[in-house]
Amino acid sequence: MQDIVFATNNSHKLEEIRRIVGGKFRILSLKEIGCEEDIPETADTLEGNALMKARYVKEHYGYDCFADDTGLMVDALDGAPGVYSARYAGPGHDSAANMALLLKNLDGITTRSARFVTVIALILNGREMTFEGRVEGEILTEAHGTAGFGYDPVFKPVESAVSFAEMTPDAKNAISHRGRATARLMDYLQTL
Ligand code: ITT
Repeated sequence: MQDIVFATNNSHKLEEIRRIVGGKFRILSLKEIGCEEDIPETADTLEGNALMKARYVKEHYGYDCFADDTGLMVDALDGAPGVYSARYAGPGHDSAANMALLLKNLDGITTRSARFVTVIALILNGREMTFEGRVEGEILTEAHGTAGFGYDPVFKPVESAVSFAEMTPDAKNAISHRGRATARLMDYLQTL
């Protein structure tokens, strides 16, 4: 089995990807390769940030790896929080505060269409590639469900009657931004 590092500090993402990839590759975490520091994410695009994270791991630790950057784009907010989704309500990764601010900024707004976009950057055998996945949906007026992470309680995909946080992990992965980007990554890895 081939080892590949997933360059993320988000344990929920790691869990989701491991479930999707199954037994075909062994996905190593940053902790498992001894990388405990915060990896810079200062680009202004999802692709730029995903590449920045993957290049950091390759340069500092020597591993082939992939990294994802994800954003929630809300039409009524001109695409915000977008690439700044993790720190929408300020520094840190406080999902409750981020969701509260999002609901406040959409208060009274009826156009609630939005999409999650994930870009995965892969560095493998001296080559860099990116894979994108997206899911269209809407921002609910209040949080529903407790599964998943991040903005999941307030996002309802168009294909579903319930929010991501009301779905099983497999049901979310089947239609999610990360599930779709990972499927493309896996298609590529199978061709090697
Ligand atoms: P890494 O950079 O270490 O991978 P992160 O949590 O900072 O982890 P992102 O910058 O990609 O990851 O995430 C942007 C924000 O979007 C962050 O607040 C996440 O909680 C949220 N997010 C990412 N994927 C999500 C998903 O599948 N469902 C709901 N929210 C998600």
